[in-house]
Amino acid sequence: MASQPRQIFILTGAGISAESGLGTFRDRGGLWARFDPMKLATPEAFAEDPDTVLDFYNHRRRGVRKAAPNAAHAALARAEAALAARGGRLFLCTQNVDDLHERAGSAAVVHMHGELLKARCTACGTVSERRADILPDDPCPHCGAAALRPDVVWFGEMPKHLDRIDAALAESDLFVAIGTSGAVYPAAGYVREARALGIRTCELNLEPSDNAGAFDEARYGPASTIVPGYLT
Ligand code: BJW
Repeated sequence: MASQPRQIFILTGAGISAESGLGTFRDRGGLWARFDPMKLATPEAFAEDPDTVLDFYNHRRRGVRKAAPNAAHAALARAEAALAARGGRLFLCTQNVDDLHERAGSAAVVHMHGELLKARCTACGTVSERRADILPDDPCPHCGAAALRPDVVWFGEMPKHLDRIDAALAESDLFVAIGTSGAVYPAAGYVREARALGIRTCELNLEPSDNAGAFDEARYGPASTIVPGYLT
């Protein structure tokens, strides 16, 4: 990094977990290249065909449990601790629904698109830890209703923690987007919001994203190489 920022806002996407074996969405062979997101990742799809949607997420939940964090996740956890020791803060906002940042040692992770290893009851709203498959008749541990869904954010739903995210972005002096295509809003708009606030911006990605032209600087390559290189 050029100078020593004190408040870093990191936005991560599926690309940071790609080398851990978890598929991205929009790359060639990615999830949304093989499956129609409108049939799997919308509240309407779940209402229409809950079994198919639960199967899709159960399969991915098993994949997350088997995956391990890579060097990029580990570098972010180290950077968070090092910055805190200098009196600064690294705010880690992820679009990812996996738990690889937590398992790499990041202390505070904001999951704006929810978490695959949690379930939410559509009857009472209770969110519970859920490592096992969700089956259609499984009861909610709180109210007993057979109304569990993955606690992830589908298209047309409001992302989580937006107030905290906006506040952290406004306080930052560096914005870094890692492994995200810049295709999904509101996250895709953060680089322009940062620029408007006078915050320096950097993209770390395998290749230029849809938003590449909006960043002040960029480094391209696999996350496991470029993220540790950038942060040290
Ligand atoms: C590597 C690598 C390696 C690969 N190393 N890099 C304008 C404004 C606001 C909203 C909209 C708008 N226009 C349309 C909308 C609505 C919609 C939207 O954005 N649609 C677009 C398709 C246009 N947005 C929504 O519906 C959101 N809600 C919403 O807007 O609410 C209203 C609102 C209004 C105003 C303010 C605030 C809110 C909700 C979006 C929910 C997204 N859900 C998903 C599924 C989650 C559950 C699940 O996992 O199944 O979230 S879709 C999917 O995309 C997932 C991801 O988090 C998200 C982003 O994908 P990501 O992470 O960028 O992955 P990829 O695959 O796209 O990119 C990977 C990148 O990595 C690539 O660039 C590779 O090159 C790179 N890479 N290998 C480094 N080794």
